[in-house]
Amino acid sequence: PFLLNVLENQKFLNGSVDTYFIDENPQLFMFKASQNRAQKILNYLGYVLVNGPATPLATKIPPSDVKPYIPQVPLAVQPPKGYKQILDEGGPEAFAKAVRQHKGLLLMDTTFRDAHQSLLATRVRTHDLLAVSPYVAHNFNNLYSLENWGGATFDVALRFLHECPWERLHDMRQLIPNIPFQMLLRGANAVGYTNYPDNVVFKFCDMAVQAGMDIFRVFDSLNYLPNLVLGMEAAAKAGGVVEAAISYTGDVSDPSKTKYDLKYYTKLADDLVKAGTHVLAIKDMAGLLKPQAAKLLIGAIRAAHPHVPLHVHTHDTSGAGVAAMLACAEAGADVVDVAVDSVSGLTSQPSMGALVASLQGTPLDTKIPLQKVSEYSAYWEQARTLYGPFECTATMKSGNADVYLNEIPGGQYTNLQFQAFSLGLGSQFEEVKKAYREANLLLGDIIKVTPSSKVVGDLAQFMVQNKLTAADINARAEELSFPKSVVEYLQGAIGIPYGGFPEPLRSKVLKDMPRIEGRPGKELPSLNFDKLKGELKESFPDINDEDVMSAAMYPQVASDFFRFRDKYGPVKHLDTKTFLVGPAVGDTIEVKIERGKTLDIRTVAVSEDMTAAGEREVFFELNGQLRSVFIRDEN
Ligand code: 3PY
Ligand code: ZN
Repeated sequence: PFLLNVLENQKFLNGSVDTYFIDENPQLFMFKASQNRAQKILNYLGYVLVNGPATPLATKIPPSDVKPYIPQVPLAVQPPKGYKQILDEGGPEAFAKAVRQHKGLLLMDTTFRDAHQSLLATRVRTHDLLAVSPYVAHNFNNLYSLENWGGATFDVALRFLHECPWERLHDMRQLIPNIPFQMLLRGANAVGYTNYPDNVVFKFCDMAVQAGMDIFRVFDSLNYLPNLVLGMEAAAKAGGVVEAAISYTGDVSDPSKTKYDLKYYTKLADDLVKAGTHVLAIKDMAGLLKPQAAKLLIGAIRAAHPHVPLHVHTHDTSGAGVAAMLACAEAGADVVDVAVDSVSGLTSQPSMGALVASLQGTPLDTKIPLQKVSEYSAYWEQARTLYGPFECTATMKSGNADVYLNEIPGGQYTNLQFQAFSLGLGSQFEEVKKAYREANLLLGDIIKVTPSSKVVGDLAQFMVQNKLTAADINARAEELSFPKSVVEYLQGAIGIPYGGFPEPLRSKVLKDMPRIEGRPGKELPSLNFDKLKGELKESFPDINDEDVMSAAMYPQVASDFFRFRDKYGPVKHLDTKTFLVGPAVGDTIEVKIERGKTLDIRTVAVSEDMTAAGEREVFFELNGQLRSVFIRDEN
């Protein structure tokens, strides 16, 4: 009600107001500050021209000059109906039933989330996602879902891409009205790395559904049931499809691996079905599910729960991903995850085209035309070259079956390799992988996925840096200064691992430090959103409720983003090369800031001289008019 502009206020217009009306409603005269988006964009371009990239680049590969060819869709034609319509009309139960009854294999496309999280450091921008969204809507309406949010995308969008993850979701929903959207929810950790108060997780899910999210893949990094159930309840209460996920580790086809055996997984499946999941997911985050194990695992769960849709996620790190997903499909999985060919393989998901082609003409035929996959892939093949600065293939040249030994999740595998290579020490990555395996065993052989995978990774790096063996860790645990994540894990900050904490290691490390009993979020006081909003408004008067939720997830990252946005405006509209490395002097770029509103910006010059205040003047032509901005030189 306070957003009313005085000239739109009926009481004001028809004169039925007394003299106190305006005094009592000062909001009527608070006009939104003129956004002046063009000026802000010039500030951004000027900043990059003077100071270099506004986001750290990770490789020496520059973004290409390519303008990706965008496959066209028919004008003024609605995309065909899809599972989104079944979901909207019948709700999650009807959706699950339709999925279960579907004859062929269904696919989830991870191209918009996990594929680039695994291969390109999660850096794919809204700009390039939206460009191909109409094509996806028009040609892939029979997907089970499009995974396009959650996991690391939330953090990275705010922190490195300087764009709002909520806007990304709204914008994609506009363009893709027919395919269910799926997100990865880290259970009680939501889209962060730590447990949040319960009311934050509930409100987060509610707002995600309002913004267009449909399916919540809920996991917990230790498969800790109380954390899983909390996330499931939050997704269900919000009206979303609950897809509870069992994170898979070990090897159920190897009788010598006894901790995570078939019984462990089928029991957890029973618990999650009992807790009311609409769909059950197997989340093979490291790509450890061999074809033979897939047959056993999916076969057993399918037999125990004939009515529950089964959805399998994997990573292709070893190269066996397509074979494993075919085995899952044959054993009774309803849906498997793939990424479009040009962003598939390695630590990403197995190839959509390979799976589609493999099943053509069989009873499991996906009915997705290979030609369409190929056009979609061609777009990403070009778009991917814009992200050279984050390309995992700068160091990763092939898959590696050593993942069966070290069990490192896809995204983390890429990160660790990258870090090791950037240190320039030839054998570093081999050492880190070996240490990762040892660290996992020291911690009791745990499920490893965000954030528990970070605990293991931190311990591994600690061991390599300090030249400590597993025996050293055990012998010197009382005196060593362990990474914070390891100590907090042992305190119980992210939950309780299956089989309990490792002893005597835990007691030696913690000594008399406090321990958290049970579900960590239970101890956390509720977050007061109104109070947080009030505090934020003092510095950022224009923030909305979605911004407040961003701040609840990532306080520092979010306020840095708000400050950036106030200064530099909607940089999401810039093409990726310009966003990353700026224009060259003499270049003209087009920036579409809204429908029918395009800025033509020519970069004219950067002054050689600096002002007394340490600023340089940068000259542009904005839609033919000379403009300049003063930018502090930080070099
Ligand atoms: C994430 O939590 O971001 C993951 O992708 C885990 O597999
Ligand atoms: Zn994954």
